[in-house]
Amino acid sequence: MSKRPDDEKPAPGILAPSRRGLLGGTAGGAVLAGLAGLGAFSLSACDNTTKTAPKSKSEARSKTEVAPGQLDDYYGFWSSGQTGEIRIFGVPSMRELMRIPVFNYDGARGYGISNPSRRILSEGLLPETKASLEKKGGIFLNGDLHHPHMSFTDGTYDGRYLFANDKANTRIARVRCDIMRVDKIIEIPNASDMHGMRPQKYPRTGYVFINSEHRVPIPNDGTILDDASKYKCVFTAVDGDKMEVAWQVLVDGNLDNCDADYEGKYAFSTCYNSEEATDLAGMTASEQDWVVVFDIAAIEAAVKRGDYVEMSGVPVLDGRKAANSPFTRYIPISTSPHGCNMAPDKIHLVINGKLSPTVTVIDVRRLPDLFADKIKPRDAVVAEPELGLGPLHTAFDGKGNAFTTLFLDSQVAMWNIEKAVRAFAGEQVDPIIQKIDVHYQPGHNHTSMGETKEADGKWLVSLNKFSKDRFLNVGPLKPENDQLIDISGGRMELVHDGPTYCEPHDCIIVRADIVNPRATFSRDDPYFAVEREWAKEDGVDLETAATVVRKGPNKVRVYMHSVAPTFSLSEFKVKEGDEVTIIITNIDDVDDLTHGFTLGRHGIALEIAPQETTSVTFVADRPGVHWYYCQFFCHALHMEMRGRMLVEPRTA
Ligand code: K7E
Ligand code: CUA
Repeated sequence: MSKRPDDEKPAPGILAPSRRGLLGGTAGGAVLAGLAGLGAFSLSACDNTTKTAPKSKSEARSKTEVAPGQLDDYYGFWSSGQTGEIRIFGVPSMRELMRIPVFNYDGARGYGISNPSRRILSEGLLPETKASLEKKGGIFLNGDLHHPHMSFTDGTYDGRYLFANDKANTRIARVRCDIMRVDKIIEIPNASDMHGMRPQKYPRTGYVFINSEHRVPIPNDGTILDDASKYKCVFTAVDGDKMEVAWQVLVDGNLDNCDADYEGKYAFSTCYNSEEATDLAGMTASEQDWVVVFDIAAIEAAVKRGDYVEMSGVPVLDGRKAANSPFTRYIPISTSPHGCNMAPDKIHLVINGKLSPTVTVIDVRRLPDLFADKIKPRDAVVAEPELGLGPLHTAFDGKGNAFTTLFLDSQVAMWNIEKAVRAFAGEQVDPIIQKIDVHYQPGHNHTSMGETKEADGKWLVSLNKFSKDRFLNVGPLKPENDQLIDISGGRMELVHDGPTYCEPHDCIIVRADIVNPRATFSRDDPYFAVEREWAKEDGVDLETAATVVRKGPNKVRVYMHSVAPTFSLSEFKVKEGDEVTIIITNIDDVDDLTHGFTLGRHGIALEIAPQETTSVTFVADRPGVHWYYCQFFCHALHMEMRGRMLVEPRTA
């Protein structure tokens, strides 16, 4: 067998130059090709790259090892892109602890099957979406979950909620952290493809800011395709307490990522396609795009005055450049910026260049003067260090340093904000502290508590889009590689490779003491308020129930409870054609004692957590005996936890 140069396996952690070159020819090359003619690139001359030298096994392990029976210091909340769920990791062990179905269908949990989850998936959709889905006989939309973020109080995480966007179907979801389940999903009107999303940091969340990325005609009624002037883009503030759209602002260009300040005054969005084109050549024709700054108080005042246009029941304000609006300012940035990250120093906002090798640093203390037109937009810029190729996202250590992913270089650059500001002012100082190789093509990165005022500078995760040769080959689709980097020593040290299923874009790392989920449900939880109403109406006690209540000639409700290892009904009868609703309560009160309800040949599976009531509705259209059983291993007699549904044929 002949050996190609690429077959030389480098030592773990070290990449042979030929292989890195190969990468430049694939992912990197495509992006670079799109840049031809822009002249925006000068190669970074920085040479203080640290190759990720192989650590001795025990040294690397001791940093990340969480011994058997020990708990992690941090919760990691990971997005999952087109899988549509949120994943809970332990950091630093990088063990996956749990998944939260959000914009996906999850047979393990009965998410998308149970009535409570179906209510959540359908209630917040726009009427036209609901009608279209009903015609197709379903409620399910796929999702593309990019950005999970926790609610804030006073500039730090408060453990109440997680919010997440669905780029694919223009939705935003809220997860209750006490039960780690989604409780609300809404679809955003007047918009398409929600992308960047961040909660208000101060005084509290409050608003969840979310960008619609793609421009669409408004109204989008099928009469407009080519008239670019009719395509619009909105910035949306969702009231995170009510899960309703509070207001929207029309903007120029396409919005990408966003963030909020630490004073509750401003929100920021990176904005590309200042050309307002609908194709790639047009979108990158100009060398300049913007970060858009939103003045929250000015917007709220206008909404209060009634100074807006109502579209799809939502107040919409005009923040476009030509409107000379008091709501927005557009700060020029080199073309197609991507990540938008507010530093924990509460002063500096970092805009990541993507197609430019620079990041642009804005001093938010200059923004009042910008809105008062006392300074020019570019006067808000206080630094613009050149870091390397393809800067996408930046994280912070709370000690004045920043960590920027370099997609094309497959590196993370660590740099000092203060030094970058001094260099911009003309001083001869190099802001770059260190660069390390990551494997490969990093998108987001995140530090422990890094997007809060409590950034603690312990851990950095680099979420790399490609894993190539880092894991056993599993076929054409490879896992991504989320790498853990120890930053506690004031330098970066790569300590762990973590394969992940497609496609986490982003994560947050939250101190464990902030997150305190319940071990069992409270019996009055709003998650099953509807089921409680049904029981009341039918005079049934959910916790002792074992009865079939006929609600009409073609409608029955079946009530039972479960206690390991039995269902209170080991059999029940319904009639062919009945719409059957099964309502089950798990009365076990023991930590971890979840039961399930799987009804064979009906596509039905439910998770029933301790002290939870849940339900499912279906049409019994197949006469015969159908077994149901518990699918969570709950007891030594778990296999015996089952019963039979008899569907009697209709004779008349
Ligand atoms: Cu992938 Cu945050 Cu959607 Cu950047 S985004 S990588
Ligand atoms: Cu209940 Cu297994």
